[in-house]
Amino acid sequence: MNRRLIVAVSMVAMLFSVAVPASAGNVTGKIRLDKVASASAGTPAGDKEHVVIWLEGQDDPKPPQDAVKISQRNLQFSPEFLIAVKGQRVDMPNDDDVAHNVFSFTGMNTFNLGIYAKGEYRSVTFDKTGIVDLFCSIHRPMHARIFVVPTRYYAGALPGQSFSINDVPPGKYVLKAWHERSRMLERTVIVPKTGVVTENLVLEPGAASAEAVKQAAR
Ligand SMILES: [Cu+2]
Repeated sequence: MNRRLIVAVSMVAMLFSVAVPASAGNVTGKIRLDKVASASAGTPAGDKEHVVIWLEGQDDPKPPQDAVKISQRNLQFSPEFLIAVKGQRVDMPNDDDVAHNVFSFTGMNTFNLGIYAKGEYRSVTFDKTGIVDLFCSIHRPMHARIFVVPTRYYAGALPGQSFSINDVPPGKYVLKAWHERSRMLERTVIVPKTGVVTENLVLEPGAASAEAVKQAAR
């Protein structure tokens, strides 16, 4: 290939990489709890109020290449609640002055990273959706939760807040919303080629987290 041809080919390749996706819409809305009791006092990890919203479509989009991070700092996990996409790498650096041993015996996403010191990190990639409760075998109060969603089209929010899932390819999806003490919410959503579709979500008392895990896993 001569030089001019190489330049032409790479320019065409650049055009294509910029042009994708051709169209995409946003899904947004407000989250409200209806008659759902407050989290009991002293619940560890402060992880009892998070709402996770995601869109299940025909195709499983590739997980993000960038890793998400949950570190160990001041004898706590930080953050204490994290959303990761199935197949996305979760880095777990030790940013503390002491060693930790992170593990989980939750559901199908079990692992044990062993003891590692300050400045070291280990990673986990979850290939099952649902809830992963994280603990440290050395420091029993340490607890964090990772919610593994099946798609990159997700959002996290607290009750009373708004959520927004952006740049979603147009089409028909099932919107699902999970909250620790609410019934799983499921609703069909049509994502437009451009613009915003508004879906306000009212969560009602219901499912225990075990049921939610079962529902979220597929
Ligand atoms: Cu520890």
